[in-house]
Amino acid sequence: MSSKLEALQRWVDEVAKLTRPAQIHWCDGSDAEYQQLVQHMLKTGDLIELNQQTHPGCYLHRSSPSDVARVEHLTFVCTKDEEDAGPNNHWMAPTEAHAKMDALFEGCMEGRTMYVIPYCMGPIDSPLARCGVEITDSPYVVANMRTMTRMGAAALARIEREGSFVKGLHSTGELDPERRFIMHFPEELTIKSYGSGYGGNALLGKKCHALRIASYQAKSEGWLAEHMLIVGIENPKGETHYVAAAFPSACGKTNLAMLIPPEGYRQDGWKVWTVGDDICWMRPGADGRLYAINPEAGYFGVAPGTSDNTNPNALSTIARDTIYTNVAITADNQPWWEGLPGKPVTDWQGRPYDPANGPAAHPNSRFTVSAKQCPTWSPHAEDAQGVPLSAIVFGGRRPSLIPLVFEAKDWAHGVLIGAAMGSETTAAATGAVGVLRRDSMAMKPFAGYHYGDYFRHWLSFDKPGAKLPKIFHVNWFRKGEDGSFLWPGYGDNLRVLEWMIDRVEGRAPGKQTPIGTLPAHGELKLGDLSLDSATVDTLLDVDHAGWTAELAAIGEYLHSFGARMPQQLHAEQQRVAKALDEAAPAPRSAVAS
Ligand code: GTP
Ligand code: SPV
Ligand code: MN
Repeated sequence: MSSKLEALQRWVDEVAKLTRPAQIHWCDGSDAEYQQLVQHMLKTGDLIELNQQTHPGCYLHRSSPSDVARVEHLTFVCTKDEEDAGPNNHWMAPTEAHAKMDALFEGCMEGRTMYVIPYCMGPIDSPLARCGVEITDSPYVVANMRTMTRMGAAALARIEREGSFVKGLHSTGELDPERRFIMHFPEELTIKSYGSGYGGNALLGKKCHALRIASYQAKSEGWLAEHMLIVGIENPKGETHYVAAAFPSACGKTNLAMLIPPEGYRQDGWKVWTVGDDICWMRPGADGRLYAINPEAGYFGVAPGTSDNTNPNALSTIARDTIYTNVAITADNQPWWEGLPGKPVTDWQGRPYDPANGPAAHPNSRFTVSAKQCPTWSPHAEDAQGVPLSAIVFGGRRPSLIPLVFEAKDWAHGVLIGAAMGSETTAAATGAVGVLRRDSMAMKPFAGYHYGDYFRHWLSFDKPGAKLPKIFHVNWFRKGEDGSFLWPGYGDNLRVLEWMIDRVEGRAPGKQTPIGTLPAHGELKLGDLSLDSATVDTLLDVDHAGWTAELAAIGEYLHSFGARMPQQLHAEQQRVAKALDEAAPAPRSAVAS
């Protein structure tokens, strides 16, 4: 096959000349093609068949043990001017990066098949959607891209019609961490990734295109590409509010997107609709509201912790036609991970399970599955114009200080709250786990340009005629003195979403504090939850001294971005710091006298 789009055909020819594959396969996205790929991978051992009685169409992939997560220290944004990448990214000069990568790609596909994957991020007929072509030598990548994107003939037709596409070149190489780089050239709409076969490093439509390259494009085109889930909350009156939420990797997006309401809410008629679980592209509509699409077509979700208690929706979604990566297996060949009943016999590396080796499933083990298999898949998930947002939520893993929920005073304050986001690191990227770091808008690893310019772009949406969503911050991960979570989380998070919707509709007056609006006493419907009042007080407390220190740290953080940080955000930080100052409890001496 070939393409009638000259720019595409020329690029494919150039890549083939460089990488020297034995053959070239243009992916059409058909079922027959998928079945052939699966049969091929079963022969090579890239896939292992799971129990087809309990899990029809399900397979296991074991990645190289040194290739199990994103590698932020090996991920670069290569803009001509270093300053454009910002202190939030690793940078390399484009000429140097191209030379380095092309040397790695030279001859790397010898004797192998080169796959050409045309794909569309977003509903194929959506004006918000964007296309790309990934070239890879990994059939596992092809199989995953087929589920995660709209891959094949329809995407190719759109690319040929529009004439433009993001170029992504990938090879698993030798899977040597010393020869592994994920390079982005936003000015050239190009990605080059070598040496990893895993998730965000290799499925180039996902983090590389839909966040790093797309965020860069979005800045000049007036939209936003964000690391957010999109969920619809339908109340008993049948009204649906759409909410987008940014939580860092492995901090609860998939779970919130697939939330099952608590029993009482279900009886009252509440429903939750899943639109997206990881990435959100949004832009203002003619009516001034922000409209959002999910650019992805599938979920690449965290397996551990997924259970009938936490996320029964996900569990039924992945009961068939799913690729599992780095999970353990049971005696009867079913996929297994920590949090599921039953017990593992073989760990994620294929060894007999021995607790001395650590968890049976890798903490960043994943499932890849079509979004349509989710029982709560929204009937509006493929609306070409997207869904209108009522609220934007930021949140992270904060064991202390940050209340369960609070609301920004206005858009600019909301942007500050997003910029100030912090979270403990997780297994989704290599490196230490549980270290608190700033992760503005959950985009620290994904913003394709300078954070100062990025915050300025966010602020620019507040203009005459705009009907922007309200902005909130949540923290499901507050811990008590014994180290256990204070808030039950999961389905009960709907109680917090209900309060947000009440705020949006003007039904909850809330309690004004220097850091924003919190639920007033009794506004959070805690129903039959067995939370004692001391716990609720802790969850909704604004610790004055702690917040004063936090605001100072936020101020320092903003300054670390130098002159490109918009003055408006500094002013916003100063406004909140001053409000805290003015609300300070009376000094001791005054009380004593
Ligand atoms: P990425 O796919 O890496 O972007 O992650 P994600 O943000 O989609 O996270 P996910 O929903 O997969 O959750 C990650 C981990 O957090 C899982 O182990 C969940 O069980 C856990 N988790 C999710 N929601 C909650 C919650 O409300 N409370 C608590 N305590 N844990 C949660
Ligand atoms: C994340 O790390 O945020 C993920 C998984 O969603 S990956 O696709 O590897 O980026
Ligand atoms: Mn993610």
